Amino acid sequence: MAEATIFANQTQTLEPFKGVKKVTIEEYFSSGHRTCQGCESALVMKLMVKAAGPRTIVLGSTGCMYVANTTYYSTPWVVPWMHTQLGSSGSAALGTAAGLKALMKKGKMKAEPINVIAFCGDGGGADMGLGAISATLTHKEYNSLILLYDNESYANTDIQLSGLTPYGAHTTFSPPGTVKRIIHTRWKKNVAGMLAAGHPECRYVATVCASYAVEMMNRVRKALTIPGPTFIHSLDPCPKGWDYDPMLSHELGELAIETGIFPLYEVEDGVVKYYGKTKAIVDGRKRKPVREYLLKQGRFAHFTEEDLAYFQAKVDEMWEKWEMPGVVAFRKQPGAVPSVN
Ligand SMILES: Cc1ncc(C[n+]2csc(CCOP(=O)(O)OP(=O)(O)O)c2C)c(N)n1
Ligand code: SF4
Repeated sequence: MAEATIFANQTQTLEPFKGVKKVTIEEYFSSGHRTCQGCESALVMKLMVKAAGPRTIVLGSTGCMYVANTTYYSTPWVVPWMHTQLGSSGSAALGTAAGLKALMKKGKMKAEPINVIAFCGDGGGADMGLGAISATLTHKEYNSLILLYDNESYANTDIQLSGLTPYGAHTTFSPPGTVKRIIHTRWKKNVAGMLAAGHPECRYVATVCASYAVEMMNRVRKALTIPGPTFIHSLDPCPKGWDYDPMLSHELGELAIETGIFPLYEVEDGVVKYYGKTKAIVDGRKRKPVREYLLKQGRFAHFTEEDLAYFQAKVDEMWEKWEMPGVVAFRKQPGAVPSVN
């Protein structure tokens, strides 16, 4: 019994892919879905489960990656898959991990490490499902990964504002007007930083972008190898919601990183490590101007020079004034010394 309990706590051993030629050829998210041409979130699903391998259960919150990926009697998922409600990715991950553990402990199924991945969109993950994700990240005895695929809108219900929609974007809830040009005036929520900072039992939080496919898959593999709950935030260009030619999806992902708007980092056991092009920026490479990213997208077509300057200033502030760029927004009070008593 004790042996089975220990085994049920184990994770799979998933070595990083050393280059694109070493990536496995098998697909566990195949043809048959109905996502838009150039949908990066569909690519994230494909890479996520390719990285995880066949002994994986995927749980999907309502959203594009549920609705467009499932038609009655057909599905592109090759691994076991289940739909969960829009705000329930955290609860589904925890419940499934706990259920598997209980069944293995009772000897009702073979004791072996099985990956549990719950995905959610930014609406389901960073708005309504945030409480359940937070709760799951406090339960260190259950192994699961929550992957938030962020297309910066409630894309499935025709592009509304979410807590992760960028400042000023044109959505169905924030159409630019003639009197008031910028309707959406809130800055994007820092969800990965917030979850990493606030959950000491969660040993791994990372940000990824599928424009860097091998790096992205290796973060998924690492997350699944680390025991306990883990969290990944993926930025996914969406041709429909962002209003651009689908052939630009990859380029926009790269530009989000190169402009410094979406830094790539991982927090493992409390240590922050930047990687990829973000590391180069942290080490001194110049960031590209945000206008190169914004002006390729119709959702920012109403931006004036003043709006572009505001956006640039906010990104500069993150890089120049934050305790850790992209991660921790706190600043030290000048002259303040922390008490040691
Ligand atoms: C509680 C609840 N409210 C509203 C809906 C309607 N609804 C279905 S999908 C969706 C959008 C989800 O957005 P997001 O989580 O960002 O995923 P995306 O569609 O962008 O992939 C909404 C609002 C719902 N299914 N459940
Ligand atoms: S609306 Fe966006 S996220 Fe949804 S399927 Fe189309 S491209 Fe993908």
